[in-house]
Amino acid sequence: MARGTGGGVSRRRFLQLAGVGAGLAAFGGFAPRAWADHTTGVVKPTPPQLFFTRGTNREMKWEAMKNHGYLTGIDRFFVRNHTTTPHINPSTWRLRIEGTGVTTPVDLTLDDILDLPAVTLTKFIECAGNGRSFFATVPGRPASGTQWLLGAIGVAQWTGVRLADVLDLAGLKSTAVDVMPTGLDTQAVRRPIPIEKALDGDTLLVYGMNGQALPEDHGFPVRVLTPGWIGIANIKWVGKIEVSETPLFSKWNTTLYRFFGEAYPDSPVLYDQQPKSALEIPLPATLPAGKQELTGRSWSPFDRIKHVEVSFDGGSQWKKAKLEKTNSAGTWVEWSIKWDPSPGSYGIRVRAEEKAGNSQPDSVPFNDQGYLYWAVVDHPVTVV
Ligand SMILES: Nc1nc2c(c(=O)[nH]1)N[C@H]1C(S)=C(S)[C@@H](COP(=O)(O)O)O[C@H]1N2
Ligand SMILES: [Mo]
Repeated sequence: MARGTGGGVSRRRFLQLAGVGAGLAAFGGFAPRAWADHTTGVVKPTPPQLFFTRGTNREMKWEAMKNHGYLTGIDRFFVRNHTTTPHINPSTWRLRIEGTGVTTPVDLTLDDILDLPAVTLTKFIECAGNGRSFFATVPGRPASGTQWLLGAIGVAQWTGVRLADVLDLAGLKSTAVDVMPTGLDTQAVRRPIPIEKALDGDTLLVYGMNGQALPEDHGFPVRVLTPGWIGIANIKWVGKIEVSETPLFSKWNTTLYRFFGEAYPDSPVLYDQQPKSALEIPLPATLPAGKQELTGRSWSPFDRIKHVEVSFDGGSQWKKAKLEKTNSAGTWVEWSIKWDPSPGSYGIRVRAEEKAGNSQPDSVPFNDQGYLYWAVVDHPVTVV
């Protein structure tokens, strides 16, 4: 995407669209709002027709994507908060960049960041634990953590600046190996990003989401976007970035977000997502008998989706779904398939294959914390 244009929208125009006027002065009028949810600290409304409440988190209900358009609206984008959404005043907010990997530590204002060339990318953010609840059914062993179905994912249009451009303002050294953004939430959630990914042109610090200022629940004023990587790599509410010449550690890359368990003796650190699929109906669903069209979406972190197959009979016969045109790496493709069922009980299975041949498997090995469940899901449907 062209640099310096915010994807066809100038910085000034972006800020107008975002309803924040021309720059920081207008941001200064920002006043902390009352919590919309006093118990768990999610600011935006999360009504039950769009969300499941899971502790401090909100899972999108997949039926909310039906006929909704390509992007996930902010009103239905999932929220994964280790604690609560902090209120941040953008006029006093600073981004500190420091560590052995930079020559000149700096404290940047939001205007300093808005002055850098803008980049807009459409990408998904998905929690590493999305689909975790299915470990309880397929290997028959529940994994610890939030029992997500498949709704801990959303695709948005993100506007921001290259992380590489931000690091340059502090004099990035060629010897830097790790870049660790830290959130301003109470646990200071942080996780190092290896330098190659940090400097990738698609790795951004974003301040806009779907043409609006980044909402508080999604990281206002700025969050990291690491396309294709697990959700935790996309740190929200960034207040500090440590750049280091030696490897960095936090609990989010040591005791969490690795594969632990007998199938993984080396406990590898997790970075990449995997292809997955979801139907735009409740799970489980009750549907009427007769001719109908089922819709859904399949996604891949670094490839396009080659085809999506659907089985209505527990996996013996597979039919190809019809794919829509928009289909690029790090996003999803919308698809549809015709079905004409009689009353009864069904398990609908959807299997996506990436262009390069990687296909959703029938099962995945168990890991203790239940990350990256990307096996085919048996979606229970009762037809009446
Ligand atoms: N500071 C901070 N950043 C964070 C988190 C958090 O709790 N605190 N949660 C992470 C996780 S686990 C995920 S899946 C994504 C969720 O992003 P979202 O809430 O905008 O959907 O944010 C990541 N960034
Ligand atoms: Mo996550």
